[in-house]
Amino acid sequence: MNNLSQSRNPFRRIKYITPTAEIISYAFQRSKRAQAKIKKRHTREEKIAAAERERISVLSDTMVEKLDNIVDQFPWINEIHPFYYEICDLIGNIDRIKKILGRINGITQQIKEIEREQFFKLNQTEHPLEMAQIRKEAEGRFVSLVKKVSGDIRFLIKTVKKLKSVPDFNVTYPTIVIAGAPNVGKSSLVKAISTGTPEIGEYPFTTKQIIFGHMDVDFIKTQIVDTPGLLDRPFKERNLIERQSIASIRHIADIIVYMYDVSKNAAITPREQMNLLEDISKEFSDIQTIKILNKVDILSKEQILEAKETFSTQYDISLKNEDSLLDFRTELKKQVRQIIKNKEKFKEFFKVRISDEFLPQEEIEEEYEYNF
Ligand SMILES: Nc1nc2c(ncn2[C@@H]2O[C@H](COP(=O)(O)OP(=O)(O)OP(=O)(O)O)[C@@H](O)[C@H]2O)c(=O)[nH]1
Ligand SMILES: [Mg+2]
Repeated sequence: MNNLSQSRNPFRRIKYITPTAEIISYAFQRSKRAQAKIKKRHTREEKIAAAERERISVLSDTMVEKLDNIVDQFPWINEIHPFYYEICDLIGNIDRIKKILGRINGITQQIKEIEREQFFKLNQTEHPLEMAQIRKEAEGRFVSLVKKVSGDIRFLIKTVKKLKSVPDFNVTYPTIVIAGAPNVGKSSLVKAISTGTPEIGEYPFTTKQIIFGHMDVDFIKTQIVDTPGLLDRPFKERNLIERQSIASIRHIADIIVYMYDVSKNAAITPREQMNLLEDISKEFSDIQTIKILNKVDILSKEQILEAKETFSTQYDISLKNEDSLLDFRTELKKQVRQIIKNKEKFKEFFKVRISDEFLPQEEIEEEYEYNF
């Protein structure tokens, strides 16, 4: 695996996990069609032995191949980026997944062992009926071995499905996380500032779907993601798993945009929204936060002024009015540039791709806006 593939959702590369019943039926189909290389000079018994041997061999090879394929498709768990590692642990329990992969490996070894034993038995007999019996015995033993991991495989199928639906973040790219109470306009903001159509993804322990888009800052794709059901109510009300889920955001967030809604449609009071921000700030104290006031189209001048004073919001926006986003967007880009310049993790990643002279300079920021 190269660095780049490690930086994306590593579970997306898992194409298909074959369920046990399918492994068994496919292996039998192939085994029944198996054609042994039989030579004319062979006796009848030798020909039958060769045919039975071939059937056992195809059956075990196919089962081993399918089981190996499950294990091979999994990324190396210890090399997964901390963000996806935590998510994987939340959704699937890393220890359990490791044990399952180990068990599947063990089963493939046992299948190979049984194959050797049955081959040995075949060599010991010259009776066709016994040969068929030995092959049937092999079939029974293989099937019961594969069935031992059917629960495990079902668990992997279910877990991988969830893991694949987590957005395909590039964890080495700058990421803006949109937070705020329910209904403040988080998803609408992601849609409004994204280039192109945002993707929809899922996240553990939220019932809502996450919107995930990109914004080009110069030549750098900056990710924007909202957080429904996560950063929208006090952390003390949450269980351990939900808290862990929130904490995993730390591994991707470079900027947090916190949205206020003081309109009559607000889901929680402005005060509660302020408390929530304090809560978030404690948890993510090292991550830069921009506070914005949304829905100004339905607010009076007084309400806007009051909100600004009370909550120190830096930008007033309305998602019903594109123009109101201009200053905020410019600030966002400025901050992304700063982060790219200063954060260690970006220095490493962009070193090869951008030499310093190409890194945006603050003085010529305006030019950059138009050049790229
Ligand atoms: N008038 C007005 N309505 C807005 C504005 N922004 C968002 N809305 C409306 O507010 C509602 C909620 O917007 P969403 O973008 O879904 O809010 P959200 O924060 O993603 O909501 P959850 O995902 O439920 O937490 C929608 O009906 C939007 O149309 C705005 O600037 N002005
Ligand atoms: Mg939403």
